[in-house]
Amino acid sequence: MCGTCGCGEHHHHHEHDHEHGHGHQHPHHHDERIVINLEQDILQRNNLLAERNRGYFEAKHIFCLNLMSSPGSGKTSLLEETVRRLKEKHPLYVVEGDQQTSNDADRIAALDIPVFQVNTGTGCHLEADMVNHAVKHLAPVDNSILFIENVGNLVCPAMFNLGEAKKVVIVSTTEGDDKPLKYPHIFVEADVCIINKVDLAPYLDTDVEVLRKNILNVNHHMQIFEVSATKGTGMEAWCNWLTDECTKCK
Ligand SMILES: Nc1nc2c(ncn2[C@@H]2O[C@H](COP(=O)(O)OP(=O)(O)OP(=O)(O)O)[C@@H](O)[C@H]2O)c(=O)[nH]1
Ligand SMILES: [Mg+2]
Repeated sequence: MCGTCGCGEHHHHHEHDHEHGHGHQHPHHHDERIVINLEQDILQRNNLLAERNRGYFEAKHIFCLNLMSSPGSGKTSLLEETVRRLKEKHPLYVVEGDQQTSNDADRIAALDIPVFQVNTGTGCHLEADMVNHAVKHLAPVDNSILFIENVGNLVCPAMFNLGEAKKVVIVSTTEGDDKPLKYPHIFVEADVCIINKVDLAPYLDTDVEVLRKNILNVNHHMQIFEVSATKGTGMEAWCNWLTDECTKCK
């Protein structure tokens, strides 16, 4: 898991062993096995908690979505515009994940819906127990929609189930058209992909058709929406999809 980005404790442990010169005969083989076992334990424990969250959401007909993307792709902007359009139709709740600050939670709170901020510190993704804690505070009503904005990161959030009904990956036109090929895991895991900032496409070298093709090459089941969260383009189709899916989970 996060040995890849340095936030896992075992990563620190790994370096520690080397600094002190332990196990230099077979360091890599041995350490890798420890890391893999630890990864499996952590992911397994997370999956268990994620299933408990999922059971709670299903029992209460709460439609839960996990929004993942690189920093700055527009997760909060998409949420703001979605909340504006849907808050009269559905009870909405938001869990905001960030390493630091409550900036995003403040943006959502300004729209007068319940929001809970989780600060992960050095952690680069949300885990199921953090969502469990947040949900206890939010106490969402039956038949509501719960959006979880994950920490901005295109790698680690893909590995941690939160109990969500749908995983949504957002990729913006400013990131270029090759991200699905370079970071395939998150695109494989996701059910829906939002291509955001389409308003900027005319000014960029990014080819939205190539981006689409790359997304579908990695995950041919992907449901794709092209939107501009700030200009409103494509927001109606996305909100209609949310309403339809929400009805299905009742
Ligand atoms: N032109 C344009 N700008 C956008 C669009 N969506 C978001 N932005 C801008 O992109 C910047 C980042 O948007 P955020 O919504 O904060 O992105 P985020 O994914 O929530 O960022 P983190 O939470 O830090 O990962 C802001 O300046 C937004 O105004 C869009 O559709 N078009
Ligand atoms: Mg944000």
